[in-house]
Amino acid sequence: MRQSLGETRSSVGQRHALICPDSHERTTLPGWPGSGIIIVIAPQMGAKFTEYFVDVAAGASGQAPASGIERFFFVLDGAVKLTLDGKAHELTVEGYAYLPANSAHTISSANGARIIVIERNYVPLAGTPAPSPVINNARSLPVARLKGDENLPLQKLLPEELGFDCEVNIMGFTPGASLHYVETHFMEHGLLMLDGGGVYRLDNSWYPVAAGDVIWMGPFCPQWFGAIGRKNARYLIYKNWNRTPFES
Ligand code: UGY
Ligand code: MN
Repeated sequence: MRQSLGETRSSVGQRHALICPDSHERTTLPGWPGSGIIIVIAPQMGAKFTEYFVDVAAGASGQAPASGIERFFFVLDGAVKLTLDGKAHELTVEGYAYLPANSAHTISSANGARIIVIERNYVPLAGTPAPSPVINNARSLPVARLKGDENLPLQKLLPEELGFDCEVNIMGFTPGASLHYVETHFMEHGLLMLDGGGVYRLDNSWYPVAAGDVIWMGPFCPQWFGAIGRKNARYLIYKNWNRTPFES
């Protein structure tokens, strides 16, 4: 391993954080016996959700989160088996699932896999039924365009129903494309760069970012991205959604 001179692109601030692979700290969690965990976004930062990588060990299995917590996961490498309501589902790369709060399930892998998991306390909406589980693969989803821009492909991984208190999207950028303006909104984001890279503006700082980087954007963090390089940039992005600022 290269000797560290105390440098990293990772940066943790009051209202945003960039966590790069070179500063990952591996840990374990009781719900994931035998697997390696890297928690990259957590309430200790100021976030209202948790995002973490799981290196699911071959033959290992993970349990559902505590009561009241919803879970989304996305397969980055390898394959996992999701067992839900007595049925087994095989999820390969870019396969994903949304498990509503209180749905007992297990996630296992015969040969090992890397997944990213997002969890938070589900916020119900009075008079609206809680969402059903979603199991799919992003590679089979339709591609829309953000604000009609040909250079900004967008895939929505969760249904647009009021029962969902969050959305998870994959946003794409052709080389040189960028968000149309600097966004400021009360909703938070958890972002994982999947491909390519570029420059991310967070508050009043501009960061070079590349595949594997994770960003937490807190409420009202000014945010903008411009893609640089010869191939498309893509990121997986979580946002709290469908609830007022009082409920979120
Ligand atoms: O949906 C969003 O708020 C998204 N456009 N934000 C972002 O990419 N930083
Ligand atoms: Mn945004």
